[in-house]
Amino acid sequence: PQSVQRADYTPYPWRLDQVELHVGVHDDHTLVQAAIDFESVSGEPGDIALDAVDLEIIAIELDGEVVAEDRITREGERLVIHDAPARCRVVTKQRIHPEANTALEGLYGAGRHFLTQCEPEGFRKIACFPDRPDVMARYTVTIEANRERFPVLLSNGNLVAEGDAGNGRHWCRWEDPFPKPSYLFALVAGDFVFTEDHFTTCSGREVTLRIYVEDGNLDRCDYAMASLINAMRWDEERFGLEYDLDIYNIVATSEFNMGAMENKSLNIFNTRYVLARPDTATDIDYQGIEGVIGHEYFHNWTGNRVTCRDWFQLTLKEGLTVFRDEEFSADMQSRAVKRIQDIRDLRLRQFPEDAGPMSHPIRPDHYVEINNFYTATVYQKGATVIRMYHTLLGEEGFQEGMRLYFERHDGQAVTCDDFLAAMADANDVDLSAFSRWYAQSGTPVVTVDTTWDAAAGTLRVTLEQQTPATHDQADKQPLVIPFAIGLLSRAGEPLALTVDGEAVDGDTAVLLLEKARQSYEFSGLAEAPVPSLLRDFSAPVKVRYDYTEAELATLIAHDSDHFARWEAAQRLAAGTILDQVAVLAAGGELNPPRALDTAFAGLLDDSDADPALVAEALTLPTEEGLGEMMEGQVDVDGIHAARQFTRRSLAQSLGPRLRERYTALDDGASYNYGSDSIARRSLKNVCLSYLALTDRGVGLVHRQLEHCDNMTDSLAALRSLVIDDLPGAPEALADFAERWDADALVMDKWFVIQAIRPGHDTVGTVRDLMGHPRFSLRNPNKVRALIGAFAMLNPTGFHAPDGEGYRFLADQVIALDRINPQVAARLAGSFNRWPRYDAPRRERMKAELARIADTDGLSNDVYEIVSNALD
Ligand code: BAL
Ligand code: ZN
Repeated sequence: PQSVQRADYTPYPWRLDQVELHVGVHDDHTLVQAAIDFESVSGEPGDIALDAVDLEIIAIELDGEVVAEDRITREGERLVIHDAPARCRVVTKQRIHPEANTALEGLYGAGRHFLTQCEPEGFRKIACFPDRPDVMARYTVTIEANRERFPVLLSNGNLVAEGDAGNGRHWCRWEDPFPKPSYLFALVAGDFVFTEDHFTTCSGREVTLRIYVEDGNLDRCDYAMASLINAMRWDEERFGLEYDLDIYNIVATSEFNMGAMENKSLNIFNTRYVLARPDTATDIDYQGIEGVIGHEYFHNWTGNRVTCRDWFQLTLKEGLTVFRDEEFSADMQSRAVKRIQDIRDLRLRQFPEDAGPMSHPIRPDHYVEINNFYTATVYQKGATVIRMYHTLLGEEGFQEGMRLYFERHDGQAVTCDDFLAAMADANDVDLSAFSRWYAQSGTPVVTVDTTWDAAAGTLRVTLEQQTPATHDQADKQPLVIPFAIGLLSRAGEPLALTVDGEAVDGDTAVLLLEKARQSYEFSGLAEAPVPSLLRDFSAPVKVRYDYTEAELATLIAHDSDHFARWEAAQRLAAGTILDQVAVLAAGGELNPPRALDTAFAGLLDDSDADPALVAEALTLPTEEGLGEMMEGQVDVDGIHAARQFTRRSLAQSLGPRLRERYTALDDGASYNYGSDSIARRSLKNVCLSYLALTDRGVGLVHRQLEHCDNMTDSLAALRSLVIDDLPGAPEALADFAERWDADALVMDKWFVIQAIRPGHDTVGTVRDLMGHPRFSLRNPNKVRALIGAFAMLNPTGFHAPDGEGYRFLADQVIALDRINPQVAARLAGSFNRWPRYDAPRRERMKAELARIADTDGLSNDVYEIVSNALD
């Protein structure tokens, strides 16, 4: 397969004005007629190149005449009409088979319904079209289908006409007044019910909001609707951005490759990010709904009104929109907890990506299959880069930049450089050095060195940055790194800061590290302070600093920066566990984790602290996270043993405190979804996860499982039973399945819990569960729940020494590639970190990668992942 290069971009030589689509849906095929008005940009006649994939082309007409065969070339995915006049109308008629489309890209059948996913390149599977984001047009769409089977017919924009088509069929016509690229096109034909609400925009526009779901799910839409209204209000208040149409539709489907899609005025959502009821959805599910509903809504400006020139610019809309949804959730809920969750997610998913064979800058330079670049790097690291603009320019400066960006580019398809230029020009600053964040991949390491001068009362802080070479780039340059730092006294008091002679407002200084190495002098200090580093995770970097346990204890107990406080607890916990891994490897005796014990006791005693933050701090780093932190080879089984030992030791020594807090938090109040309640539940369930490891705690777990009124508590209890192999786990799993058998989203949780149970034998359970009636390889949610969770969240299971986990995954990648290449490619990425393991595991993983690579008819999606991994 050919790789596409960012440097090869050329503008499309035609302008499009109007597109008229007629889509006739039938049981065993769909007929699509596309009428497109072309105008040559140069004013000269020329060839019209169109994208066309899996289309049975019935006719091509140019200005009303059938185009002769010899004026058309069709090669691979490209169709060219030669010598077209400078202004012309092209009409194509094609037959497609959504009912047989298992890749869930283009128009596809999902259960009883038909719906679309066009980003990034799905439209070319619907009609011959210049399927690229810089070609925009106004769409009028007529859908015709059987009335009884498909009572709901939707597309973008406004419903302008509808009628009876005879023979039990009906039609609807939708018109979208906004020019848009084809990736934002959407169509739905299905049997849905809807819930409706309204929002009045700041200028008085009345917007009708509808959420379409399958019958029986209307009682699970309230939170999604409330989140949508909150998002619309928030975007007006924080960004001054108002909605621009009279209607906003959301359709929920259980068969979707992604989380959701921001099609203009017709979002299509994975049910996972819409449906929630306290007894079926956890607090984390609710948070996910708020975030994704916000994300898709925010795309209306950052993505739809201003879109990407080409797919290399994906972070232009995704990084920015993730930043916006993170800020929305932070403003709605606990900002501190949201930041910690986002940072943990970035480090768990993006740092390994940067260190692996798919490393790429947030603006990649080449790809084989663009679907493989909807990554944590483009999204989450991209959002962190946007956050750095915000840190450097402040909220006002950032919003000035946003205003200029929209003033210049509303209605256009632009580049990351255009965004940077708007930020720079609006603030009259030079951001040319900052632009390297778009071009350079890899995770910089900032090494911090401090020198205390007692006589002068100064602390010299030296920051040195170095970005290790990555798979895609050998040479790295220094980046512009805003490095936030605070100082605490030994007793934990925040200290006033004077940096290089200048007093700083507040207790945090943002040092600007632009060179490979820079020093800063903090003065006016009475004692050697404790540095609080990279506050609020001010840049996507790793920090090296040799903290003493006493310093970490001070930060854990007192740091006013929530991230830094949590980070200190994580550092202490990770250091403790990794030390134990080394002891185990050397055949030594494990020691109780005394410093961690004292620090955690302090956290549990801190009744003033937000329980949600305490919960985060008491949560040990995951086995995957610890593996990434390990120097040298990842010791899968050593990490598991050391972490389990640490959990058990903490559970024993902190037992009375854990029980006391658990009991106080388990107040019997009925479920409500408010920040305080979420926080209480999160700490209660962290306490339970430790207590489950004590003799008396197992009873508590069963009691909670039996008596709770919500999925958060129920799942926490079930998880403890299964993960720690506690008495009653099989029965509890069976009861759960019996109760929730008909509920697809809840059954996903049931699959996940079993897939992540640690142990070399879990692969057998997972193989068995593939035969469960509720499992289907065709449903991406099921694949992610069972196979994805096993491969990504179960190190001892996936990396079982006999290689069964690897063989299983390779089998599934090969089988799934014939059904859904996008999802297969995601699974294949689980082999990416093979060089980090011992020789037998490495060889086994490589053999499985080679087996996948040798499979006939491999998709570009999977080919790109495995060939990079083997390279
Ligand atoms: N644009 C693809 C789905 C999302 O990022 O919203
Ligand atoms: Zn997005």
